[in-house]
Amino acid sequence: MSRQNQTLGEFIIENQSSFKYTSGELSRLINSIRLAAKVVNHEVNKAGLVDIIGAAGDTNIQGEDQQKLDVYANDKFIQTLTNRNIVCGIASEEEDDFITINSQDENHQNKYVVLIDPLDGSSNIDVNVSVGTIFSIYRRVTPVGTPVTIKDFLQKGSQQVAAGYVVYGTSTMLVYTTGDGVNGFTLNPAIGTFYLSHPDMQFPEDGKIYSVNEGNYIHFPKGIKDYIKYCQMEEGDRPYTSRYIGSLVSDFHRNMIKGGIYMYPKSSKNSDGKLRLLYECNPMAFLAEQANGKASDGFTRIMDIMPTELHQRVPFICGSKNMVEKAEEFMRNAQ
Ligand code: AHM
Ligand code: MG
Repeated sequence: MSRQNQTLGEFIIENQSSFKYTSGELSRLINSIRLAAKVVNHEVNKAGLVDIIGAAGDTNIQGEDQQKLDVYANDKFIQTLTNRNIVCGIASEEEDDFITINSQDENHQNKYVVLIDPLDGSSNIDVNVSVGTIFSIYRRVTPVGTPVTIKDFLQKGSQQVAAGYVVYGTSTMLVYTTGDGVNGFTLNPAIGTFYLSHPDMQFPEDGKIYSVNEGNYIHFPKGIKDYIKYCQMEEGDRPYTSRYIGSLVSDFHRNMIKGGIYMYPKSSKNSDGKLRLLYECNPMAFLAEQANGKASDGFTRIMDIMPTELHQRVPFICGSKNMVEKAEEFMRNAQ
């Protein structure tokens, strides 16, 4: 079969054997994420109808309570993963603590934990700008047969077995990696099927786009300020183009296709930046590296950082390899 006609379901089955642990559990897990993504996509796409069919806190026509979309997305992903009995624990950006899942036989036999940002960039929903779901999957480190502990979630990004995102944009895409490159699937909404549309995605080594919230410039560290000035300088292929949607998944997705760098540095206001290591930075870093890009906090590889708490934040610089290395050089020189 031509790869272009391949559905996500077929792709998962075909690639299951290339994964080093071939129990099929990870495939079932990715299938569940695919299902939850379709449900959330349906809801996100009618967000503009909120004045017609009811806003959060209202009761809809069927007498059901309407939820805010980020709460809705959180519930859907957790429900889907829990009901199908394929993970032993879930941590979500929307929850204070991790959730322990008892397997049907109460024996905690499942091996994987999922960390998820169910609807990233949700402040963009009201203005019809793309949002996304980000997920990250690890094998548990505590023994199977016991309840999960915080140790299962506080693992370095380099231990991830899979990661990906769904972008609810002009079209809805699911992009993921299991450590063997990055593949992107586009949803055909008429029939509810994801098709392989972007096989083997790669960041160009160089790019001409920089994405950063320049409104915070005054608060940035010197290295970042210097790098931004470098991007704006007239020399060689510069000045670069500035593009910032304010929705990490969309900014990352565009930069991966066109070549670019995304930065959310620390600032004098937020000493660790804004983005969460476990729910946002590690999964994006895994995708970036699998697509020949790079992700750093300015000095250290993101996936080498040992997390100390679930909702930890880190400065994040990610994208085309040469651009990230240049930004790191400016950070070092400003020390
Ligand atoms: P969220 O998890 O509260 O949605 O915040 C994450 C989002 C990212 O998608 C985006 O890149 C960033 O926050 C934008 O922040 P800012 O508005 O400070 O530039
Ligand atoms: Mg987020």
